[in-house]
Amino acid sequence: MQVSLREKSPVVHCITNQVVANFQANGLLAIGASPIMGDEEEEVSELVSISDVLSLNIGTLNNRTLESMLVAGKAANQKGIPVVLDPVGVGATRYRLDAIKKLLDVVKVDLIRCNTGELATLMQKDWHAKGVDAGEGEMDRKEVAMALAKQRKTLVVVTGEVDIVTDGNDLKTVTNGHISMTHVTGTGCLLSSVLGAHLTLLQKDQVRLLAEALSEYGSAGEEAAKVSESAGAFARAFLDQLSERRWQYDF
Ligand code: ATP
Ligand code: TZP
Ligand code: MG
Ligand code: MG
Repeated sequence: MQVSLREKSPVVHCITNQVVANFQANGLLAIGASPIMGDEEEEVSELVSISDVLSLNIGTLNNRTLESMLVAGKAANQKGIPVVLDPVGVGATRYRLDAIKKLLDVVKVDLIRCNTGELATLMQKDWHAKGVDAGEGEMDRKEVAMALAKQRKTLVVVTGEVDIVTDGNDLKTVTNGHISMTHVTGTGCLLSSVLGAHLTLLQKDQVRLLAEALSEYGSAGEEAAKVSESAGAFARAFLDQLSERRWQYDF
């Protein structure tokens, strides 16, 4: 069986941060998905009703958007569509950590996509986080990612030089990617919603599906870096790469 993101063209409802909203929408369009951003509490349930996946990102969270995420998350659970959570900078403040705990308690999340520092915070490991960036520390990323997946009964993707995807039992690693991806903001946030879009394609084999999507995304970064490693030109070449790929898989 062949599955194609461009053919499915899922509607992706994003409640995301003010930094990356435009990049995230353009990146989703580039892979053939149909993004819609909206965080007003009064309309999020209606937005979920017309969407195929909900993508939550706490990058510039406030009390108003947190309420909207809780309402949207519950509506998505009721409808039975996948929910992705990107805990941006969860180690930076108490506010973010409390918000993530609340979101994970109230909403059934299908995928947590984070960097290594965010994983460490979620699992109470000793780590020197650096704002929204991964930071430094010593930890067995694979073991901790599997423990989080088991604890929250969710898929977990942890990115970095090597990406990890696990459902708590099965685990795959992906080595594609380029350091330039960390020099422009939003490649992680966009990736979270790109993976969310992929979850609309298949109910089973999702670890393999996400590994293939990660490999494709990372190799888009590698090819873009051949055009330029300067931030502006790289970001543009990266979007071009996303739009030139098929996002089609054999299962
Ligand atoms: P951060 O906040 O630390 O920038 P993030 O949430 O933006 O994290 P990243 O871990 O940077 O997310 O992942 C975004 C993309 O960049 C992924 O496709 C990942 O594979 C790639 N990537 C991250 N770090 C590297 C690296 N050192 N070498 C190659 N690719 C990388
Ligand atoms: N500050 C709050 S959200 C954000 C910044 C810089 C964007 C983070 O994007 P990413 O994809 O995690 O690098
Ligand atoms: Mg980043
Ligand atoms: Mg991030």
